[in-house]
Amino acid sequence: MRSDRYRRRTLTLLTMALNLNTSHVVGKPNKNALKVLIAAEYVGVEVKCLKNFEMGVSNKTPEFLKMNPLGKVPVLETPDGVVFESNAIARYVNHVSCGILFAAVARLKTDTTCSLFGSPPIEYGQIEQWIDFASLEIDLNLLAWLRLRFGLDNYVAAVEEVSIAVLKRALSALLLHIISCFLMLKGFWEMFDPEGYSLWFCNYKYNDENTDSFVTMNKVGGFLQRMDLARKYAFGKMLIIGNEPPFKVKGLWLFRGLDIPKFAMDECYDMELYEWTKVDLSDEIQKECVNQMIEDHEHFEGEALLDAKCFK
Ligand SMILES: N[C@@H](CCC(=O)N[C@@H](CS)C(=O)NCC(=O)O)C(=O)O
Repeated sequence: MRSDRYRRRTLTLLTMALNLNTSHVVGKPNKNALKVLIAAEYVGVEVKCLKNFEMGVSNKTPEFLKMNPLGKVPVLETPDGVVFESNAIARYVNHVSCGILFAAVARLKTDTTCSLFGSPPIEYGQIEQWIDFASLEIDLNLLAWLRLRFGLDNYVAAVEEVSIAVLKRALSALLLHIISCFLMLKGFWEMFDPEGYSLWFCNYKYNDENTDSFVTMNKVGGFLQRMDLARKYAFGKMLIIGNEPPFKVKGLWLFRGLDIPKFAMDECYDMELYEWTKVDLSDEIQKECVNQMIEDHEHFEGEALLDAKCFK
């Protein structure tokens, strides 16, 4: 079952273009982005460089820093999440394409587990990304600093200054990331401001039509892409529920303001395909349902999850 879920995810990723945030040097994507593009070309995954990316501007926005707290490029956006660190992105892209084959083989072998590539591709990519971050941003600079202090390298004040500055930048970015994970999971109700924000459940009206897992996942992926216009006003989590068709699609959305923003209703046609119910904050059962939707469990309301997608 697990390998099946894995296969479906990789299939979705293989058929969609993935967006790469990158700077350009003399009109060409920078060298780190080129590594990604070359790997992608080799393995047949479509990666597109985002137009209008402006170095020094686009990578300083709060939206960008949510994707990479360090504010560096390249950063790959996928329907399942984001990967930064160019080598990690290149390995992720390769993993997506190998995954299909591997999952098929694993399925033939056991039908229950996918031993080496057991987790979804995005988890693999993000683990790789943090390994590279630790090696390149933390370990390397810490070592450079310590070598000067231990007398292993000739002491040069300017080199020490740079190592410390880069290390501080990396540690601050890591701290930012840890704090935002912590706030998202643990402190949600303490942080939630019921006067400035509202929470909504959404329920897909035509679940009977969700007979194909791949089409259903694409439908939800498309919805999140079309909600891009509400990036500053919303946080959302969508669940695709069930082991077999028809799959149920449910979601939880946090909107700025006490109502669903009108422009989202007007401009994103998917909105009317869902039934929207405001979460009643005095109802503990509804609050528990919110908790279940925020946390990443394998099951929801007693049924297996086919996929979960976040919009932030
Ligand atoms: N190890 C990172 C390095 C990324 C990196 O240094 N990117 C440069 C552009 S090539 C950048 O974004 N610099 C902007 C900054 O340092 O603020 C990777 O391979 O992705």
